[in-house]
Amino acid sequence: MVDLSTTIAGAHLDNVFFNASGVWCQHEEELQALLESGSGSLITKSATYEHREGNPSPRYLPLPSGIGSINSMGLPNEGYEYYLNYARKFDYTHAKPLFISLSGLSLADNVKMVEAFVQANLPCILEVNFSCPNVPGKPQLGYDIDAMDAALATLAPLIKKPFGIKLPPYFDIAHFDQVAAVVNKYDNLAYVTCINSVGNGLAIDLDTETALIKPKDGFGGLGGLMVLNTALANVNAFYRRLPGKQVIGVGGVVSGKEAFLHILAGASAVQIGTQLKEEGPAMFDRIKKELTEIMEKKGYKSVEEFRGKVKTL
Ligand code: RRO
Repeated sequence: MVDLSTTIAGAHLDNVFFNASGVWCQHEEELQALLESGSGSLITKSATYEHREGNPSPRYLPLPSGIGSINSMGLPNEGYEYYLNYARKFDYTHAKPLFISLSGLSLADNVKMVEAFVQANLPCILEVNFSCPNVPGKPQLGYDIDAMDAALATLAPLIKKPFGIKLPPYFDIAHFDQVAAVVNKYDNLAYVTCINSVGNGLAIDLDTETALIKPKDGFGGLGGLMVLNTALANVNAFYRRLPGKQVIGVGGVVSGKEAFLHILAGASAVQIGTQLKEEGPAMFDRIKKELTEIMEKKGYKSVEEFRGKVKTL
């Protein structure tokens, strides 16, 4: 028998898989479908203080040949009170822990949302999204390391409990070092989720010579198979630099194989975005089966046995 279970920020998950925030998680019906699926957990769409419609459509498209997707959703969400109400109603005796993603448009908004959740005193886990690439005029906080440090200096003591942050992909060893130094300053910052989409790609249709999505002149975040190796590098870079903390891997998982590679790179759990959007929540049973088969073939009985054990030459 193979054990796919894991623990994140002290919460037990029966298996390592859940949705990437933003996919299948804006409305209660979608969250219910995740609860009923084979996932090990679920996370809500990043919330802002107020409800947002997001950017004009088309704003998400899968790209040809299964290479991935482009999106510029623009943070459509129901406003934090909707997710707070959901968290209040949530049945915490359920085997799946609930993660709540927050993405305030300012530090002041993040403070107000965090305070509301802290006051509600619920056993959900907060994840602060420092990496939305798609709000016009709002650069990603994850690329302003001093501003991210300042935000964490305010938010970490307010949250008190273990929490996580969602990071953008980094592409330079100096940036891995600088971000890790900031993350290591905060004891209750229990995990980082790597990676958000690779920001500001451009997809163009050959025949019509037109950008595929409407917002921001066609610029949007890239996800799916084409970002796998960037995701693996970020997972491994932070796994190596954050002793005593955890990494949730996300990016490029389409089958059990990529999930295995994320864990080998150091992931304690694996989130899936583009493939979930394309295949629906039934995907979780397929991917668990595929990961189980790989582990059986290799003789691994639990994910701990190979987590972070990637060999180098
Ligand atoms: O809503 C979005 O456009 C979005 C967000 Br908040 C994010 O964090 N990552 C992404 O690819 N899209």
